[in-house]
Amino acid sequence: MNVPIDDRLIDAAARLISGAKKLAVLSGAGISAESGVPTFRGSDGLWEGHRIEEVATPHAFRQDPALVWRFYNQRRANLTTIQPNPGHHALADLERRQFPDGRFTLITQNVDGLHHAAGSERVLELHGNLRRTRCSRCELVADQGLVPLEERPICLECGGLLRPDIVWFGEMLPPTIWEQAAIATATCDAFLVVGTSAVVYPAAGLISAAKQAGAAIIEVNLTETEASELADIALHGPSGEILPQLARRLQSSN
Ligand code: BV8
Ligand code: ZN
Repeated sequence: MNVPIDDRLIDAAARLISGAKKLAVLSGAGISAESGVPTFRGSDGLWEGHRIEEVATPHAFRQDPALVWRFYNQRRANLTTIQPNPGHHALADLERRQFPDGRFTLITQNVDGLHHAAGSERVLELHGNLRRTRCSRCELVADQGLVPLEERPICLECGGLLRPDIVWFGEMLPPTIWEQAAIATATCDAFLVVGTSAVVYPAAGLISAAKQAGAAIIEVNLTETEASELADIALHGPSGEILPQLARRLQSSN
């Protein structure tokens, strides 16, 4: 049982957020952990004995596309039985009730689509989405839902080999999405960091960018992270418990 989070810290975080005109959120794998999605470094970063950093790369896909598709098909299949948790819903509430009219931006490193499923609208998926494929020849992007794909799925347009529409290690992030994330970070007054170990760049760099832009930094995580020294307030505990408490405190202070 987690130690209940100190109420005064929740109050202080709620005050910082309620005083903000614009809120930006950076989420990582930790926000989906309570939905049953394994985190990256929690499962000591391994999948079937492979380091994730070795499977989620263009080199691995060139070498053995079937292995990489097994990795992604397994994660796609997992998602068919997974729902957003109260942490995802609390962020969707925050956007709807506290920060309507585009004053809220949710920047996620996650590829599980759970923020959309919870009703969040302004979501920037920095690293892509497990539902989508992209043709490695004609670049056609398609939403495949979560149906199982063959180990070498072929583009219906050009016959090229389809790849997951995911940003792999060593690949650039989608420029327009990155641009929007950088703008939201530079113009927010409060920046909420949820469930990320803050070791993957350039996403993790957004936290110091928000700090430099003068935003108040609030971190929600089970533990200390690389970003904790930048946080004005660190709330330690499960995001599925803390975020709903925070959202309730903000609603009651309205
Ligand atoms: C690029 C898609 C260049 C894949 C992902 C050496 C030093 C620094 C950087 C580098 C380096 N060597 C290489 C790099 C760059 C590299 C990088 O940062 N590597 C890291 C590992 C060191 N970055 C890249 O390669 C990026 N591209 O740099 O391109 C370039 C530039 C120009 C032109 C061409 C090329 C691309 C990075 C994107 C990689 N793709 N995802 C897939 O998903 O299959 S990243 C992957 O890690 C996921 O997206 C994941 O979201 C992300 C980050 O991990 P986290 O989300 O933080 O998850 P993690 O498990 O680490 O942490 C979970 C946290 O939650 C923990 O803190 C835990 O305490 C907490 N938690 C757990 N449960 C809960 C909780 N908190 C609250 N409540 C809970 N219940
Ligand atoms: Zn094609």
